[in-house]
Amino acid sequence: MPHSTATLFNPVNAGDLHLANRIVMAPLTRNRAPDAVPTALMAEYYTQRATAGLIISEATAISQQGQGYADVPGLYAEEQVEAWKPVTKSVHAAGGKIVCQLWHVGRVSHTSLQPGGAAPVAPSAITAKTKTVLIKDGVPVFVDTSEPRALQAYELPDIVHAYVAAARNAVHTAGFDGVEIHAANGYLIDQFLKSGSNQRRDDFGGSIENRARFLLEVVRGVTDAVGAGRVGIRLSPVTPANDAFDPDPQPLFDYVVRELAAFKLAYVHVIEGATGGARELSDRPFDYTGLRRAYRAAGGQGAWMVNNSLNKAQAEQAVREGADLVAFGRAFIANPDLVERLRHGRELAEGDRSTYYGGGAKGYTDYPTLGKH
Ligand code: 8OZ
Repeated sequence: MPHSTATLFNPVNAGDLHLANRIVMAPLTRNRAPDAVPTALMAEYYTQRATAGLIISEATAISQQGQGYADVPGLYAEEQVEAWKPVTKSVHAAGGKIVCQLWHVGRVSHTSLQPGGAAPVAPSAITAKTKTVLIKDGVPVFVDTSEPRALQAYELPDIVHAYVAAARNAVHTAGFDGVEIHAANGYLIDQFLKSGSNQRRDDFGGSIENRARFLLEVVRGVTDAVGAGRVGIRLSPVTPANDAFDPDPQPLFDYVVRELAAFKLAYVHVIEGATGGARELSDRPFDYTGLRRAYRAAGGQGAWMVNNSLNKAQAEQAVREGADLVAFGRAFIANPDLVERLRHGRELAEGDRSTYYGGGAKGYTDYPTLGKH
């Protein structure tokens, strides 16, 4: 096992991204972008957290069809792209780096959010046993996802193009340092990867190679458009989030990372275990060290980012054992100065769950920093 003397607080490069430390703010959906347009409050929120080595934005829809929740931001309409500019500018002025997480939810959506009230799209017409969040009178309401329709193969290039256009908007116009392709948590790309949601009989279903084809076409398009050194990808091999399931994830994800190795990505971001939950799942074993080895053995040189409910000691151990970056999600909600708190071993505040999704400044920008000591 590689043994590194690096600490969480050392600078590190991830492709073309030069990061001040190894602590990453994980993407967090907060549902505070009415009509999918980012706000000044979001700029304040991200800027408060700019001491993270890297901020990954909340998941951001690449198209209206890719939208699955109320009040999540987009990056496809001019008004949205313009509204991201003050966010990235303010984070940069505070010395931070921020990439945009590019998101198509696939079947995890509701007809009320889709263009023309249409059915959400998916690899196969299999409804996800999960909920989405709509907001009624300012209050989040959890509702069942709608039955999706299976995409025709001829529709896929347009979706790849929507990822590419959003990546260009992010990097060339909105001022992001890069993008993260959201291929995790049971959304569209993960739906193609896993056989629980992909029963296709064409070139995009069946074998591992076929199920990974859509992901690799997105990666090819996005890296060609903005440069691989500004592109990361998020994977969640075994998460049950949003009804994701594959009976044999190890060879699937070993194949995916071996194929990703050739792209010279900035980073590979892996959710270990159940998203926001248990790191070990007895019914879904997975060898994450083996996954990283498969990537490195295939020549992959991107930064290896690990995530999921790590405390400081576990994060330090992960870095000693070869992780280059550690992403913290929920801890960043109530601890805008998480980097300083970890550095000085200070106590971490608990976030208020009732304000995770939707609302305004309360439970969003009103968490204090500890100040000097
Ligand atoms: C929580 C609520 C809604 C969406 C993910 C984008 O899990 C999400 C998400 C998380 O990746």
